[in-house]
Amino acid sequence: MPFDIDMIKAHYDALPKKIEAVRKELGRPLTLSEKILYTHLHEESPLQNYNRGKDYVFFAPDRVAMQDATAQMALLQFMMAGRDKVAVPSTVHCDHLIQAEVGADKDLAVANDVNKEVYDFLASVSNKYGIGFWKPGAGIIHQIVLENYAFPGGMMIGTDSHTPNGGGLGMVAIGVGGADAVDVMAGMPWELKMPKLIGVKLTGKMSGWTSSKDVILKVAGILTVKGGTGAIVEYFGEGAQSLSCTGKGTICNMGAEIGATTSTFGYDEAMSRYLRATDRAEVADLADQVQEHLTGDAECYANPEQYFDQVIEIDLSTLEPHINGPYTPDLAWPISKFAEAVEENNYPPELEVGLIGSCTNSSYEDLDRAASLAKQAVAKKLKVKSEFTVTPGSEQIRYTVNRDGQLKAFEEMGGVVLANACGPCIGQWARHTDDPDRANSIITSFNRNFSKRNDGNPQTRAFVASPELVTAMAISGSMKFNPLTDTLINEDGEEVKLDPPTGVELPPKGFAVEDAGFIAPMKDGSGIDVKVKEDSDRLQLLDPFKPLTQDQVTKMRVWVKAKGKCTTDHISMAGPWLKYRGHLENISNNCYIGAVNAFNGETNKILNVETGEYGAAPDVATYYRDNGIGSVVFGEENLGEGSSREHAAMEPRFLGVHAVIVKSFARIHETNLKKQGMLALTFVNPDDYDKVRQDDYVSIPDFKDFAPGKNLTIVLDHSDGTQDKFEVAHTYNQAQIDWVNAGSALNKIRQELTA
Ligand code: MIC
Ligand code: SF4
Repeated sequence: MPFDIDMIKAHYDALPKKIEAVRKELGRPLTLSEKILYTHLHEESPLQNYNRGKDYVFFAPDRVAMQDATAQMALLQFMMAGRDKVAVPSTVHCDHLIQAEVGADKDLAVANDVNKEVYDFLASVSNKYGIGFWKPGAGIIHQIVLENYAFPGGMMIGTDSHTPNGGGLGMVAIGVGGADAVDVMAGMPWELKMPKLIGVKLTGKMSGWTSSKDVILKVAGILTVKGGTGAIVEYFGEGAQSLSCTGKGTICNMGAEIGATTSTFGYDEAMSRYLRATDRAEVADLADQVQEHLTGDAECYANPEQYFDQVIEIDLSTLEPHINGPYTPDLAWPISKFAEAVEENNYPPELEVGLIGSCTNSSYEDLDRAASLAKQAVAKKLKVKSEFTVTPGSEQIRYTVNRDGQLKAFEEMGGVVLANACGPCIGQWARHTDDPDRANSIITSFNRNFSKRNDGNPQTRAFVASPELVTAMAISGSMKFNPLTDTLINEDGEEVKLDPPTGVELPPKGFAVEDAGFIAPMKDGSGIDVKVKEDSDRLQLLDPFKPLTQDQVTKMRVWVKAKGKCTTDHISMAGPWLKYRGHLENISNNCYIGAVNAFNGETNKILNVETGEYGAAPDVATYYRDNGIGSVVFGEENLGEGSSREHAAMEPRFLGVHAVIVKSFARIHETNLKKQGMLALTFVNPDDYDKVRQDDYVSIPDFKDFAPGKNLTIVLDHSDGTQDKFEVAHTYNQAQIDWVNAGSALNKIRQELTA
């Protein structure tokens, strides 16, 4: 029986009437995104035509998913909200904390041991509050959600930026910070600015080396890491229908890299096949009955310019395989230009490691196609030149590809199969190397490639590509290899060429698994006592934050002025720090250590203006805080790009940062800052960034008049006695200003639930 079938049935039963009402109110044909958004309005937001990109709207998502690295903080907050049970179906997935070193079995055993305290905590909180628990080894959150929970036309939020993966099954699935998850689990309305709509029309049909991944690599090149901000990307057209469901999932998953709120596809045959293959024929049958409501109206797709804010067209028949990177996912190179790019940019020409799998690309189809190349390598007597690893997305996938021989093919070509977890994708990778500082190249089928992300080495150039391409490149060992045109020399000295990959969408013998790894919560968990040890260095109960005062935002110090790219990985690094995700005080020791200091070009070297000495970023902030001095972060474009981790907001809050002032924000990070009761502000004139000096005092004299739509003033008192004054904008509405006034959104919920 599919999970939560009653909820899904009730949604589909009510759908035709709801859509009719929406169509009447808006008076025009509807895109899929609008159908999903408007049929999930919370009762506090009446049905009316909301302005895209302007109006804040309350939604009632159907479900919540959390992964272990973010669930700790989300659940620590939820425990303070004062509810006995979650208000909507919710799940926790243990995937981020498993370190990849030697291979699945050993690595999992180690993880179960070193993370025991955290897993026990997550399991008991889940049990207590009625949350489904997926134990370590079960798989990566987004793959598990696609296999078990996603349903066409549904809306969900997840505490991970790649939650949009669920768009592969026609959902609006949005990545959020833990505090947003708390809203929904506590039964409160969940707020989002009505997204803009980007339509991507896919024509033609892919063949040969091209795969779904190349669609999103191409889109990332067109839109860049900021281009999707505040928008839902809706894919349509005959090309969209020709893609497998999991291929659609890959495209939606990596839409996080262009900053999109989410991405989605209309319900079609491929989704129906996938639902049936994953034991959810009942959901498919129900969806079939309301299929016209689970995709956009034909008029919208026939004249997309009228219904979308921006339209892009991609012809799959001519789309080339791409390799994107390094250091940013939007630096897109078609394979025919890549060798030249390696040459011109001096990328290390040897490919040291190829890594496939992750939540982005670990479907049966992905692994089957990649395995077809592994088999060729063996058959054609090619000795694989690079190291090669495989991370299956779930135990169900692993079990099935083990049964069907794909894993054997990878092992025969010299690959190592890692646990069903994030592993190297999130820096949980004890990489074997003779020199951890050497400049080197790796290619992954993951989605992110920020500096230091996979192995902590800033000299590693990480590129992203489809699993097929990664496999072919690993066989060659060269960054200059183009498998479409080039040949290789085999062990017998013969020249051989790889044939294009082949594979099937779904396992011909069906999926299989012995223990999927799911633990259902008790019916009544009220008797469970959740314990957090006083002296634990992994978990710490939270103390509510205190509201900001006018006094506190007067004469603050410039703590960090970040230069250039500043992602959540720069603000709160993952990898070795993941272990402190449930301990705010300990994890705050990584705060902003990766950001480049605009005053000296170095990382984690900040002048403490009060003492005149340089120190590590967290130490300087702590000094200011403990001496009653508030501090400010300044930054450039798209600050907080990447992850949903709210630690990137909670840590500065904990360290006494009152305002973050930048040229622009990434969506989730901006919301996370607001939720924690801080000031997230943007320069009205971006050049004002240049006015900020290291030893300035920063004040916000009109904070007491903080109001929606009204700019605030920043006063910089320079040490030479001169002053600069400029305006900063903000996007707080009244409810969000109330969070600031309460100290945090959570404080506000608590006030409301206990009122
Ligand atoms: C990521 O891909 O960066 C992560 C790790 O999955 C994060 C979540 C986290 O930091 O815990 C994300 O994308 O939200
Ligand atoms: Fe895990 Fe990587 Fe996917 Fe994030 S992107 S959920 S770290 S596999």
